[in-house]
This record gives sequence, C-alpha cells and structure tokens, in this order.
Amino acid sequence: MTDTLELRHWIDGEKVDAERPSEGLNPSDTREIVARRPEGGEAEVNAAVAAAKAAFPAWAGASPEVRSDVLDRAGTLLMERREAIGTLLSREEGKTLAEGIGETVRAGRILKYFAGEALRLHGQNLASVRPGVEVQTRREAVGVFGLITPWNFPIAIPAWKAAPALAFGNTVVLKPAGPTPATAEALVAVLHEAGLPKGVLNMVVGRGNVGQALVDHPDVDGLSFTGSQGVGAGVAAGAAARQARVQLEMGGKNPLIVLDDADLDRAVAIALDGSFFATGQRCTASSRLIVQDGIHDRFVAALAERLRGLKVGPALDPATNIGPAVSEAQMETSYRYIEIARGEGGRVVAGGDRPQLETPGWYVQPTLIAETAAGMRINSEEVFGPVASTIRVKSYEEALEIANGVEFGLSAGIVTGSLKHARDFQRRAKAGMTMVNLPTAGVDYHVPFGGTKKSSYGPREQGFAAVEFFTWTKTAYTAL
Ligand code: UN1
Repeated sequence: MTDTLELRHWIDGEKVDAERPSEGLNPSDTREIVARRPEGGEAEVNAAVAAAKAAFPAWAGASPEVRSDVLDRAGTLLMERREAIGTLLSREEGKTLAEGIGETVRAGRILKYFAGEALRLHGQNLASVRPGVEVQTRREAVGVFGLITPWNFPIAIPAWKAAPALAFGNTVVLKPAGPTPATAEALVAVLHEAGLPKGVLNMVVGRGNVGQALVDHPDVDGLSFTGSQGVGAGVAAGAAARQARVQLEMGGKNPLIVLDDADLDRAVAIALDGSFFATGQRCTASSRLIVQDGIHDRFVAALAERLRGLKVGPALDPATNIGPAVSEAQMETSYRYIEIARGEGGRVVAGGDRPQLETPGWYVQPTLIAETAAGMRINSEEVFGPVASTIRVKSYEEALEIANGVEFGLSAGIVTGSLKHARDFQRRAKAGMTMVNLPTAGVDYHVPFGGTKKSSYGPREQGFAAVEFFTWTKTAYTAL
C-alpha cells in the first residue's frame, strides 16, 4: 500500500505533465506519500477552459443517449472498482475503508441517476393568452462550468456536480480540493474510459489560485462551489461581477434536538452517526446536541460511553471506527476548538486528549463537550471534526429557538416520539433539510440538497433540482 501516484492535469482528453512541487501524505500514516501533485495556474486554466469551450457545441448537440450511455458506463465502472478506488480515497482523505467504498458506490449511483436525467430534459407547454399562440419552455445547456470541490467527499461531490453538468450537455473544468486530487482523478479517468469525448471534462490540480482563475475567466459560464463560507462569498462576488451563474454549498452548525420522549438508544445511535462518523468532517454533521432536561444526563452518559468504545485508527485497518483528520491543520482546528470550549466553561466528557497510536497520523479522539451554552463559540463556529457539544434545555420551544439561532441553516434534526413536535419542527426549522429520527448527515443522492442562510446560495444541487442550475430556460412562442 505504499505506491505513490504521479498526478497530472487532465486537459482536452490528455494527461498533461507538469512539475510536482507538492506531496500528499496519507493522514493515517504520514510517512507515506499518496501522490505527488502539480500546482496549476492561469495557463492550465486557460487551456482547460478553451478545450471545454471547443467541446461544448458537439457535446450539447449530441443525442441525449450518448451522454446517458457515458454516465451509465462510468457509474458501472466505479461500482466495479469500489475496492480499489475506495482504498485510494481512504488513503488520501482518511475516512475508513467502509466509508471510502461507500462513497465510491454513491458516486457510481449519482452517475447512473443522471444517466436517466439526460433523457428527461424538462420543459412545459403553456397556453398563451393570445388565441392561436402556443408557448413552450425549453431547457438548454449553458456552456462551460467551473466546479470547485472539497476534500471531505473527494469523489461523491465531484460526481454530484459533474454528472448533472454533463447530463444536460455542458462541459466542465474541475478543480479538486488541494488534499484530494488523486481520488478526483479516478473519477475523471473512469469517465474518459467510459467514452467521454475529449475536452468535455478537464481537471486542473492546484491551490486557490486555480479556483480564482476559474471564477475570473470570461468563458466560464457557471461556477458550482462546495467549501467554506469565506471562500464561497468570494466566489459569488467574482461570479456576480461578470454575471456568471453561481451555486454555493458551505458550512453548517447543524442542531440535533433530543426531546424527553425520545428512545434513548435511538437518540444515541443517531447522534453518534451524525456527529462523529466520517470523522465529523461533513458540512451536515450534527455539532450541536440540544437535549431536554429529563433525558439529558442519561443521554450524555450513554453517548460518552459509546464514544469511549470507538477505535480511532488508520483508515484501512478493519478495526477502525474513526479515521484521522484530513490534514494537520484540520486536526489542530479540532484541538483548538476543544480548548476554546473548555475555556468557555464546557466539560469534556469523552475524548479531548491526543490519542497515542503506533502510526504517525492526524488523529483526533471523538470528543463530547457537555454543559455548553448557546452563545458560545463552540456553538456558533463550524469545527469540521469529530467534536460535538451538548446544550441543556427545558422545553421544545427553547430547543427550537436555539436550533435556529445560528447563521447557518443546512440540516437540522430532532429525535422524538411526538408527531406533533416532529411536524412542527419540519415547519419551523430554518434549515434546508430537516431530519426526524435520522442523523443530520447522510443524504440521498436523488433528492434536492442545500440549505438556508449562510449555508447555501443559488439553486439546489442533486436530483431533479439540478436541472435548474445546469440549464437555462428558453421561452419559445409559436403562432399557428
Ligand atoms: C452527506 O451528509 O451525506 O460537504 C453529504 C459536505 C456536504 C455533503 C454531505 N456537501 O459535507
């Protein structure tokens, strides 16, 4: 397991060689170099955008069956190679092998879903108010999309942005996250193997300057970004300045409310999954556990007990439950927030210390901090690690107010046996996704995904909603 990949850009159907100044280390064992990576710049972005622009007319004009077949074949290839690609993903990103394989299959399913969508270009027939006139709406491909993707779902998110872009006839330049380009390259390679024509999907590996070059490029017609709120705001401002379309998915500080009438075991299992699986590195993670007084102490004790039983370890070790953080910086962010929470008066009831492992890696013990208050930094700022805090509340109303009281609004959950509270929560939670008796994280691939407030901007991603962003509407009049 010590092969080092030599990464290249992927422009106009060719792998383009470049110097590789950057090394991607395995977060589970930092002695291992997973990939040597080029650092692209404006020249590579210009070449990639030119290739995507040149490829657009033929791809948009092809039979939808051509696009559908490519996506379907690539989906099959990903699923067939789930072990190999899932292993690469886990070596590069650090999530457990089960999670890496699961994500690879999810990417395959996304491609297959959009293989179907390619054949379903939506449109409407409308009656004009004028006699003898018909009106139709048509959905047309937009052009070149720049996709800027995060490291935490290094194959699923490139797939869920690229698949609808390609299905509806657009061409793409992908800029994968700095830490995870090798996994993104596996997706790009599989799509080419499945018959994607050259220039339709390009990839430029590098840092933030690559993303910025895409944002500023006059021939990039739309930008889809998933990442932090600060970077997202810059992407949107740059896109708006030159009237490019833009779609952003950003942070979360997702609440999970546990009411007194919840089943304790179920509530603990939901919190465990939502807060800590995938090392808590999900924008949908439940980082604020808002727990009613009557169940509070039992819930905190039971969850802390389960956390102490989890094994933190190398991603590929079958005994591991929680893999490492993706990077040293991400690991240090978790520890910094644990200290901030302690300083604010929080009580660490599980984790908190640096685990001592045989292999050198960026490990964080899953950490639960009890007795925190709503206004604290630990309850306002996204940590993006296996760290959650509990807030004690007296009533459902108080819980709801706290749940809604942050600047993010991606996913919000409640564990309750009460239909009344569940339905009320679905109506009043200020979040793009509400989860009743389910973790806030872990979403289906064929339904709309997105949030409110500072979590999202622009049309929804995924499922039937994706057509909104990746096509434009033409209104066509005919007098008979
Ligand atoms: C999930 O919870 O299954 O970056 C998906 C993220 C989100 C995707 C979460 N855009 O974490």
